[in-house]
Amino acid sequence: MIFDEARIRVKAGRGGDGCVAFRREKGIPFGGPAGGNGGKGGDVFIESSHRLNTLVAFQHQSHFAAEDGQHGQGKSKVGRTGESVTIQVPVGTVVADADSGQLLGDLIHEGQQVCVARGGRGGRGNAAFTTSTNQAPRISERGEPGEERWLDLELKLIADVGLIGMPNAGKSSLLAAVSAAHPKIADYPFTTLRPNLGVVQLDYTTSFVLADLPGLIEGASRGTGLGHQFLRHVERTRLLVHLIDGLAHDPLNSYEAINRELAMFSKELAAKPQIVVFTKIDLPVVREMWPLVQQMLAERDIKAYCISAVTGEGVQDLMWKISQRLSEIPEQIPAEPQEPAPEVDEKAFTILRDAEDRWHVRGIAIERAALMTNWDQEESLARFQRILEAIGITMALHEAGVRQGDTVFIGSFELEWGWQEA
Ligand SMILES: Nc1nc2c(ncn2[C@@H]2O[C@H](COP(=O)(O)OP(=O)(O)OP(=O)(O)O)[C@@H](O)[C@H]2O)c(=O)[nH]1
Ligand SMILES: [Mg+2]
Repeated sequence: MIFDEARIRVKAGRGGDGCVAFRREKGIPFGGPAGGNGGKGGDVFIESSHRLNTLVAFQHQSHFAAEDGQHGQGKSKVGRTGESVTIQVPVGTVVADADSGQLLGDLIHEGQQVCVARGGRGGRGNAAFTTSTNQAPRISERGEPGEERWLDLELKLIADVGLIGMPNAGKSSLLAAVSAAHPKIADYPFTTLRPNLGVVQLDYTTSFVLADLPGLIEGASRGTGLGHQFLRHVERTRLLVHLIDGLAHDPLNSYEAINRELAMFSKELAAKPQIVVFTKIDLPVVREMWPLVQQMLAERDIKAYCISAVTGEGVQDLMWKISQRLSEIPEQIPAEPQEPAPEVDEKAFTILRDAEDRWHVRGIAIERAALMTNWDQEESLARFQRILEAIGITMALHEAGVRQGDTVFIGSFELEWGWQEA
């Protein structure tokens, strides 16, 4: 099971309905309109927190809904705003719309928030419809539905440095030697199944986060082995430490194979700065090999280091070298959330006639107006009719040949044409 990905459903609250009411006071037989507006529906937010480190909780709960706004009341009382819901995710979570793929948030700092579903507006009460010509409107709006959508959450590690290399190269051993992390270490490939993080504290003011990753092999970029699904984590590190197994049969070849996989996975990955390290230098056969390996790398203009995670040889020097290189590389900047696709003209609409001679009108503004209309109020029907006219739908339907008594769908609302003249 993969715990660093989750798909969830979020639903914001519906706006409360507006209210039709009139003031009733002693001695005043017909008071003015006093129907309050509905309250706004609650929003859904996603917030990053250091207290979490996986998305596993979403295996159990994947649906989240904010509270609806309350309906408006008499005496011009506005309905209460619905409670918002804040969903906590680990720092490092990337949030995207599941259908469009639009990036909504890249939460790389503690307490970062992104609104993922906006609550609906409250409907207006009749007090809001008072005009000089209509002092006693019997009209109110229904609340607007809240936004709802599917989201893809993806947890990407936030480490400054990523340890990469073939299986068995000694990545976990190095992490264990320099941090308080306890990764599993064993003499067989693919011991590490999931990335491990450790903090390397060099002195009071110098520290960085090191990630130990599952081993990469030839074909990793095409999905062979385990490394592939973790390569995208590496995309977020600022520096790669490339470990070459001291016991490798052909160290240069394995070094180049890993680089080829990185390049095939992504250009950015291949362009990341690397520090090259030869491991297990405590073993005599490895020490024998080292001058040759060092020379071959030097011929390619690569300065390599050698270490032993067992004896600690070269390890502190390497950590300081890493820290120095990090100070030269700018801090990671979170990806900018993408703007939604350029807003289409809300008043635009389409008219379709189906095989049964029924008419289908689609459009953002008109469908929203339909959802907010109280069909049992005559004045609301009249207002809806005016909206149809103002947007140009009435004219367009007539031109298309609509006849009295035809069925017209506005979104999912079914109307009988001519109802407004009845
Ligand atoms: N002698 C010696 N053995 C080492 C050293 N570093 C690691 N090893 C051994 O090499 C084997 C593999 O070490 P790991 O740290 O698990 O290697 P890894 O790169 O994390 O391997 P995967 O998780 O499978 O990719 C283990 O048996 C370690 O004990 C070292 O510096 N010297
Ligand atoms: Mg390991």
